[in-house]
Amino acid sequence: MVEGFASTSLVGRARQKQILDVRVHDLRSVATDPHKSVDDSPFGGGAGMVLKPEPIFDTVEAIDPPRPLLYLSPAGRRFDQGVARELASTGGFSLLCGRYEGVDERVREHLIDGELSIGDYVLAGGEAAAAVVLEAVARLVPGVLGNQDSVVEESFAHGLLEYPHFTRPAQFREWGVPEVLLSGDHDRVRRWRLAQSVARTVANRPDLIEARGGISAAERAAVTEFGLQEAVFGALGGCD
Ligand code: JCQ
Repeated sequence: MVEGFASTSLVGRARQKQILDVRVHDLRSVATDPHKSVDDSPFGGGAGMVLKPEPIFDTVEAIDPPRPLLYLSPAGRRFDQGVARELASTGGFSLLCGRYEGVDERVREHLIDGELSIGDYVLAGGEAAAAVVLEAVARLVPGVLGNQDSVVEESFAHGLLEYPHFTRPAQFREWGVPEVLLSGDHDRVRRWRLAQSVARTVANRPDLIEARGGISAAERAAVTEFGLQEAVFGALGGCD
């Protein structure tokens, strides 16, 4: 699953161009028993299986992977754009995918350097999470994106979500495009986009508004100019 992902699309092209060095290792390939077991039942009883320490230690010691070695699990530090930037500017890093109920605790204590979560839900294994981390980091590495796709981080740079985008045709079925975008008034377009970003962030991610320390005077003015005060200040529950 991870090799397939890493051979495709953005990450696959960057590997072919030798901009990225991505290596995938299968824990089962070092398992010695006929069934190539990598898991066993938990000491103390209970449901599910635990990843055994030997195949993980043997794999890591055989390949001496780039550090930090980060374990993907729902119990990790939250992966976000800031963590992606950090990882993109380190010399390299490695990801360990858990599955079943997770890894034997001695792997956590004596082998891994950190633990990352891509969100508050439980996957069957860390592979899809590794794909998420790989792509988010890869696109920040210089040369990975083509000239066409610039590094878009607006949503996170200003602490606001992206504004709505429209392209041709100006009329699609019964739906038009906001007239301001066709007006040619670039400063008014900028203020409309700002007001839309603020309204969208208030509606969908009020935690981001809190984290950036509220809404500025210029943002407030833009919200009012485009009649979004109800959406923005109504929903904020009277905070300034
Ligand atoms: C990663 N957010 C969710 C790894 C244990 C107990 O279930 C486990 C699941 C995994 C797979 O990773 C995730 C995940 N970030 O589910 C260990």
